[in-house]
Amino acid sequence: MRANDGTRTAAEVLVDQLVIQGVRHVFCVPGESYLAALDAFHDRKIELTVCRHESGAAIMAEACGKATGRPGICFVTRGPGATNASAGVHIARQDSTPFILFVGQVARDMREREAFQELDYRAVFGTIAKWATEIDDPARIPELVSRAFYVATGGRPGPVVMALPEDMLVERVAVPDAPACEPIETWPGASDMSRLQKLLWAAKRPMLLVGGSRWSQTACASLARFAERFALPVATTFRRAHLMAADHPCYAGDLGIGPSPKLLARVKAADLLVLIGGRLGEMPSQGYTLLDIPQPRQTFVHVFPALEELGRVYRPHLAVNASPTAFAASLEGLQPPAALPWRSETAAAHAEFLAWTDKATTVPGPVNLGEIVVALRAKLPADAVVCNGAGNFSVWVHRYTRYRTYGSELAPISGSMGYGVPAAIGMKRVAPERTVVAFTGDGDFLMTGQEFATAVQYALPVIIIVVDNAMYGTIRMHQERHYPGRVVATALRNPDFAAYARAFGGFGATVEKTGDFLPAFEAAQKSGQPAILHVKVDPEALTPAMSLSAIREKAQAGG
Ligand SMILES: Cc1ncc(C[n+]2csc(CCOP(=O)(O)OP(=O)(O)O)c2C)c(N)n1
Repeated sequence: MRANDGTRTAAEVLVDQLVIQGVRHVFCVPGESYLAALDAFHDRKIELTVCRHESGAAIMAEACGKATGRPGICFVTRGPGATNASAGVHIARQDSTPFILFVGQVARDMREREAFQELDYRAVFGTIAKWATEIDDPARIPELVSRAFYVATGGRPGPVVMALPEDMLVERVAVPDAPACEPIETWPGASDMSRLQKLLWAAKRPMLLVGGSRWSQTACASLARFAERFALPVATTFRRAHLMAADHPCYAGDLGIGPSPKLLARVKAADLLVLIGGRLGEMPSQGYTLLDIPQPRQTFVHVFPALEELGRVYRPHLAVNASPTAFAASLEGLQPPAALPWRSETAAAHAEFLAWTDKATTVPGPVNLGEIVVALRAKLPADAVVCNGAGNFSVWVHRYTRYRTYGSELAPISGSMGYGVPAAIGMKRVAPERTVVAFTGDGDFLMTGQEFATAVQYALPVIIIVVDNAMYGTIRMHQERHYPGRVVATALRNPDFAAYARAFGGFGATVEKTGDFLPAFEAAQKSGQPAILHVKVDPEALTPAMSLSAIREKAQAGG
């Protein structure tokens, strides 16, 4: 119960601060170290989602941060709760997602004794989080929480970790609240835009590369208009395909794992590359082989919302420290040249993208995952959210899904397995009106599959497609390439995933032929329950391009 003497507990001040910042959802696993904060949620209009593992809770919050641009909020207990949640902190770091993790802490008078589950959060999270701190003084909660929101959302967004000593949370204080913060926009200068205009006017084969965070529906619409006015080809970086609608006539495809060779050739042949929002890290740069380091051969423009990334790997001809949202708005002011000599190349790039993603390649076995993704894309509404974790199965998902709206793709740029299930559940919780689907591998699924219980508990009808090839297929692929025929620690003996779904109180079905997929999907939708579709694929179908045996034989032949 709240007092009416003008004082509040530190925990109440904290939760009030979250309300003021516009937080509507919090994901947690409870712990005795932050009971007072849990209690403070009791009387406030914030929906709590209680999860089964802190990695699930943290990923749900991270996915919400990724989808909304506002910090995803997660509460976990000290020690093991915090280390379990570290998966989400690392994802938020690599994926540039605003995310705040609140962690219980031992009482202030016990610190430094290695009390029960005590950790030094500044040290543990110091190199993963953008900021890791501990709140000692309840009177400073409004200031420090306000700062956490600025840090998480500003510049290159990322994770903040805040430890909350147990005794501090129950201390009473009389402090004014801090107002809500808005992410700080960094705008390109007028000279940046006029230099960009000149570079575009001088170019013969320009291309836009788009990635990173700090986008919005409005910013994506501005980008699409700009691409159209200038007839510029646009490629997206690894797992950021949702930034440009696949059916836009300028869309050239995504630079992920196993990208279209024609797209790679186009990037290499461009004379002007404008990278907006992304870092062109190891995955989209194809192991840092796509551009020369440090000086790309192409005229290289890098637009990024933080100074520390500009010039870090690639030396830009023009570096623009601007948030994608502000930069996209500024693009409206640029004028295209009268002739757009590259127009036909842009049309060709889009045609190549369509051809690359039109029909699934042939693979061994009665189930073709590519055909399943192609069938599903025709069925899903444009704003459906397609989530996935990490594994070879995701290569088919990214190649054949045609993401059409901002926020329709939730996938770990960090390559973290176990992402798809909690991401889908978190998203369905905050946007129940949207269709939410998750593709997972069999290995991938069981890293966080217990969160299916959370979907059942909150009646969230997500549809999870478990692609079962009875192995950690990606690692087997690398094994066969580097140590052909020597299989170590990559085989999996799996449960019946459909029965697993039913045991949790959801819908489950097994798919053993491509043609059985859509009826099973429709039955899952009709059930109105959280669902798992257990899709059994042939282990030989290891990649869209090559079978397991072909990969092994090639390696054995020395190639
Ligand atoms: C948390 C985490 N652990 C380990 C890895 C390394 N890893 C990448 S893919 C992969 C195997 C994925 O197996 P599965 O989910 O069955 O999908 P498949 O590759 O067979 O399609 C592993 C172990 C990772 N990326 N993330």
